[in-house]
Amino acid sequence: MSNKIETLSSEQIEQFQRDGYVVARGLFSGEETAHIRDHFMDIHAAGPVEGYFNPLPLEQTDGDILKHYPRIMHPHRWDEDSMNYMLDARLESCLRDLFGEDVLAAQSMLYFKPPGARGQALHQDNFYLRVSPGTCMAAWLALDDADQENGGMFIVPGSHVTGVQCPHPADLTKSFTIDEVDVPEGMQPVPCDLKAGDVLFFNGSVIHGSYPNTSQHRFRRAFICHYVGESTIGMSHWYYPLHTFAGEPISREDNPGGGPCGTEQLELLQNSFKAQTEKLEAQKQQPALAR
Ligand SMILES: O=C(O)CCC(=O)C(=O)O
Repeated sequence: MSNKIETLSSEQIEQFQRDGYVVARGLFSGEETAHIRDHFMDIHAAGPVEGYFNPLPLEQTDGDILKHYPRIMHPHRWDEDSMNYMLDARLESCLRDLFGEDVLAAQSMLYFKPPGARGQALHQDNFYLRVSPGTCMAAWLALDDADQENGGMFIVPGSHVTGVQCPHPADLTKSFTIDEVDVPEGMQPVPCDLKAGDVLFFNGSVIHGSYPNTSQHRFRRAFICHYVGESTIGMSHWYYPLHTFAGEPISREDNPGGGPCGTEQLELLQNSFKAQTEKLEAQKQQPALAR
């Protein structure tokens, strides 16, 4: 990885403050993204990692390609290369510009999103991370070109100022996650097309998500990390330990419970997930002509 220090322009920082997101074009080279892609395809080929990655053999997926290519959770906890990608100096430099302070890494994930995969319904990351004061920030590194055909990202500009909303159940035929938030009146989701190597930085309270990958042959892989400012006092303990960019593990206070929406909200989402899953399973059992 290159150690060249990148910084964002004042226009980019202003755009981030106004819209809740900004793209750093070509932050990683084509060679680097190809290398990172190959690395995660090798991890997929090597099979399950208990608690973090459980790909099923194709014959057990029941038509859901995401069961064969689920997202990888927290690879930095057991894979040194992922830790290095998450703590890349170029990401640190841009994140420091956007946070205006030193930064701690909280989470890494890898999305394969192969052709036919569902998307992730509109949501706000700080609903899960529960960072206070303030919010978290994502760095979304495109490992393939990502656009509307293969399930690229959508962002609702300016929605970070509306605060965290309580979600309602998502449509599980389009989303692999169970919750969705409404777009605030007068706002619109806009597509955010990226080239491999671009990094989309977004505020943890901005509404964002993605739709299914409708392409025939194009994966939409992304390495996604979440970060918090050094001054964070509390957040959900599921993300501990945090890491400094020198690689030191560090924790803050726990912000427990169901967050601002309460635990009833989580129960509602889980019940809807169960009901929708049972309905989809029942539909699959019916003969094709009866559908
Ligand atoms: O990559 C996607 O499709 C969605 C990712 C996302 O929303 C997130 O990381 O919070």
